[in-house]
Amino acid sequence: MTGGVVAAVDLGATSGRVMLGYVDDGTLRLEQVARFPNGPVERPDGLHWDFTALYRHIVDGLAEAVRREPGIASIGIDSWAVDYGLVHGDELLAEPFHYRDERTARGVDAVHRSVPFAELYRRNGLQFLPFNTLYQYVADDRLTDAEVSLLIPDLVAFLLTGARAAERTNASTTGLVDVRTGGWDLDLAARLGIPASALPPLIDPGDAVGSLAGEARERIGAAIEVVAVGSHDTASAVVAVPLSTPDAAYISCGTWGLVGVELDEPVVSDEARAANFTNEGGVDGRVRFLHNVTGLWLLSEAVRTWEAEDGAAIDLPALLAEAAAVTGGVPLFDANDARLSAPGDMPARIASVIAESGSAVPATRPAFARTIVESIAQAFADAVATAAQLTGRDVDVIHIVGGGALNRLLCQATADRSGLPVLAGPVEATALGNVLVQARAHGWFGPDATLEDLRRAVAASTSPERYEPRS
Ligand code: LRH
Repeated sequence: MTGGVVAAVDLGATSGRVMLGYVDDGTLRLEQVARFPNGPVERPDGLHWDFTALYRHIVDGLAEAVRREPGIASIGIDSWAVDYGLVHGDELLAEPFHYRDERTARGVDAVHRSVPFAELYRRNGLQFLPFNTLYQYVADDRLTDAEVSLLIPDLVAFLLTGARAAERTNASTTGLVDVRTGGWDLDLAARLGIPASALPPLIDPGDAVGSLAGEARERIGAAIEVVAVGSHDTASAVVAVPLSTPDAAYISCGTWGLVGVELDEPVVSDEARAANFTNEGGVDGRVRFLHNVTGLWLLSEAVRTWEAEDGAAIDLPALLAEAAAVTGGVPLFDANDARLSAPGDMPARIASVIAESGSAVPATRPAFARTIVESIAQAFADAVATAAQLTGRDVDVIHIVGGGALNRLLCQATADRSGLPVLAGPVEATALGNVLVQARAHGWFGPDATLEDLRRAVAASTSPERYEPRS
């Protein structure tokens, strides 16, 4: 085995990072080069991402990465799913919308009028999320002005290299990829009035995208190659779950909690549809059979409101320690309640959901935080049980990866509420998965390395923390 260094651009809904990933004889190490904030920005026509700022941070971060490590072998890019930029010539036509923008509701009605959800599910295997790209396209007046539409990581790769492509794991979240063949469902696109020309050629994780060109090359300082990774952040995270048993479940926990199992074949049964389980495309043609649970968004939005009230930052670890010390029961609410998905005054909205159910609203911030964490953990436990039932698996352990693995209260509550041990970590699963797929493309794990080989490298390089269920 050999090794080297690659750069990973990892964009999350609340922050983005540029990391260096060192691979040496089957082990891995990450070094953070840049971290920058991200989040929804309110514009006159709705909720967007500040893509100009994001792209500037990415280029600056890559320039710094090259300064530190001139021998970088490649760059991989992953981000949250579903959102896109419309491109004409070299130009991005408009700032990309944020998936929490309410315009998607229009698209949902229009799509379901043409193609009922049951048929959609049979074709694309996706759970209903009001922001799946196909709903956004149908609500987008500018789609037909564009030559092509590129999902966020593909858009970044385009600006860096000039190449137009759609990486397959992320493309699967558009709703326009056939769950059986993995190709664009052009018949579905035509029925929805989505031009085939908007959908660029599909490529796979590990494929070369192109080399840094033009201004990006000048600013970053080298003609490094961009390699496609599991460009959907959840696909990269799942690559780096050190699955410890064949029946293990995973939770990729950040803003969202993506709860499920890895399969070789999709499950598009009526039961899976009714349970709103998705079959997203994984690396190496695996299927990410999972359910989106509204994860730490609930807590981070509540903290944001409290910070605005106080005019001061909140010490989250201290708040969680106080929340852990709360004795007596706290009320639970449905973490997936659709009324909790937009930004803004989360404590008030959660309070009204709790009050509606007839329970007393927690009176202190620690008790409120405890209610949020316990409600997320209950939704996690329920989703694991449903995944087990729908796939006939006897799930025996839950791996929690991503930022949520640092939340001890959440990990323990998930173990307690599921009755299963939880293995927490790695926290940086997404960046690790991004690095691993690049490293494999360079042959650093040998000629025919499988996902299992890559996961062995994660297991050899990280030490998950174990939480036993308490009765
Ligand atoms: C997590 C994630 C998730 C999608 C959502 C839009 O970051 O990519 O898998 O459903 O963002």
